[in-house]
Amino acid sequence: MNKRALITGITGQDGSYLAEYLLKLGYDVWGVIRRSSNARGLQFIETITDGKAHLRYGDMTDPASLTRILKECTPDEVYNLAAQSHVKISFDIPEYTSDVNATGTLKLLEAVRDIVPAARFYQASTSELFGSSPPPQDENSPMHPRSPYGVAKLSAYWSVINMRESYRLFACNGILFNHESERRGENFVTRKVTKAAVRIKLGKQDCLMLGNLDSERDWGYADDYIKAMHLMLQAPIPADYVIATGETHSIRDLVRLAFEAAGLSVRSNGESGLRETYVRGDTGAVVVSIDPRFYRPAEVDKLCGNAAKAHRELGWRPAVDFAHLVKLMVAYDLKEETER
Ligand code: NAP
Ligand code: F7E
Repeated sequence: MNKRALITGITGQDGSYLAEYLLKLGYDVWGVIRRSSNARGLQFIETITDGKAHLRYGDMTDPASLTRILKECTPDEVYNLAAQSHVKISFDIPEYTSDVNATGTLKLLEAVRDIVPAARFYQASTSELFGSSPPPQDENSPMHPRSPYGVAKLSAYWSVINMRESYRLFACNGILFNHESERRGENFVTRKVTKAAVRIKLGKQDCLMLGNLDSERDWGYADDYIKAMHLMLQAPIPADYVIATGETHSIRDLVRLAFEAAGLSVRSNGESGLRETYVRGDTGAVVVSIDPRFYRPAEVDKLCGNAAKAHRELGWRPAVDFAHLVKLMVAYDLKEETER
């Protein structure tokens, strides 16, 4: 019989890649959707899975719905990807973020323990756990989150470890560093920049407003990272793994590369902070400026992951580097914006 996988967050970026991948591997794929699910995400998951995924209504804040779905699906593997995943927004809705990301994960783990204790459990943990911990970060680095999102995910991280140690659940934390794609939500910085670069090139937008350009991230490709999630659940023993490229870039690098890939050369005015702008090399028009509304009350300055344990124990390696990733995203946005 085919293996069964249940994915929470199936309508999100990672959920869509994971569902596609598991279907290709011959899994019977089940997913949790919501009444309020983004219509585009929902339609997208129906299309890419060719209607083959079993979609059920549920919510991380509604334990009865999770119980019902687990009883019907009886999964071999559970991938908990559902989350209020936007760090800046978590400062505006901290309690809700905690309800979904921390308590929601605990509710799902408890339901798994009661209904399918032999199922293998993947938790979408994050480099935001490290927060202000100095780079490079690995599984042994101190954790010091800098947002309500990071704090809630740290609680979920420990719930997973506690379930493993208390009840021998096969439960793993994938501590994934930032990963992006053509399917990335438009309010995350990579997609916001690639889309704007293309729209400015096409004359559909004048200027891009950004927040802190100083922060640095270790950006990988989502389609590479979901393979690591699957590998963790095939390992002989459950453990926690950092998944990262080991290459770090600033938001400034991202801006420069994305505009270049869109066919526009831009240069900074040399200022920093709120006065920094970028102008087009050809016309001198301002195409990037700073809006303090996009700054966060606390920032994670620099993330750079060391994924040696995943290389060694899972045989996982990323295929797409940062420059390639930006080109893929710009090419996709160019096609989408030209056809629109
Ligand atoms: P995403 O695109 O924002 O997707 C989030 C998913 O969670 C959506 O399917 C959303 O469904 C679902 N969701 C939100 N609240 C829910 C609730 N109350 N009940 C049920 N489902 C809910 O996120 P992503 O980038 O794919 O990330 C996947 C997971 O990995 C998240 O847990 C994120 O925190 C974590 N993570 C992401 C990264 C990254 O760089 N992408 C790095 C590390 C960890 P709707 O369509 O119904 O809203
Ligand atoms: O910000 C800066 C911002 O929102 C990256 C989530 O998937 O990865 C993601 O969290 C950086 C930050 O991602 C804007 O201040 C500047 O320093 O794209 P982001 P994130 O906060 O790193 C982690 C690993 C997750 O787990 C999360 O779920 O870019 N930045 N200007 C901006 N960021 C945004 N969004 N918008 C701006 O205008």
